[in-house]
Amino acid sequence: MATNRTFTMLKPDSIENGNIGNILNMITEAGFAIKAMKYTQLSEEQAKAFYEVHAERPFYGELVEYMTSGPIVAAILEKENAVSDFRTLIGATDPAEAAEGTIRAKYAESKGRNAVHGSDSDENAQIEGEFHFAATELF
Ligand code: DAT
Ligand code: MG
Repeated sequence: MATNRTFTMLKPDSIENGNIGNILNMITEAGFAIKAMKYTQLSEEQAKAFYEVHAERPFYGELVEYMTSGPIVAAILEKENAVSDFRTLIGATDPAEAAEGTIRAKYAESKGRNAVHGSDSDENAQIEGEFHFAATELF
């Protein structure tokens, strides 16, 4: 995967709150092209593996439980400076600190139920994209 791609998940709160369309609209309006997308639910094993880097953090158990609590939308997005521009579009982890107009400022409920995931580096974007999608699912 090239450096102009990032990986996102619309988290269970976004689906529960009926925000799939609104959030995808913000993403495409910001100039991101959807290269791959699926509506799915993470198993406990998948969520633990995906968030392995946070295994020692006190919120890890809560995070895994939450991310497996309902369906998500996973997608690979493409745009120049995708990783950095997408982090700007989603805003800070804690919606109370997220800049006005960002996805998390608009739609996140809390630091845990924070609407969307965005990769934090080109390397992780590639790893996370490959975690969820086969090469044949990328267009
Ligand atoms: P981000 O998703 O902004 O990259 P992160 O990688 O530090 O944030 O954490 C991953 C996810 O873990 C985050 O989206 C929500 C959850 N999380 C982080 N810090 C938390 C906390 N203090 N309490 C509860 N959940 C937290
Ligand atoms: Mg992160």
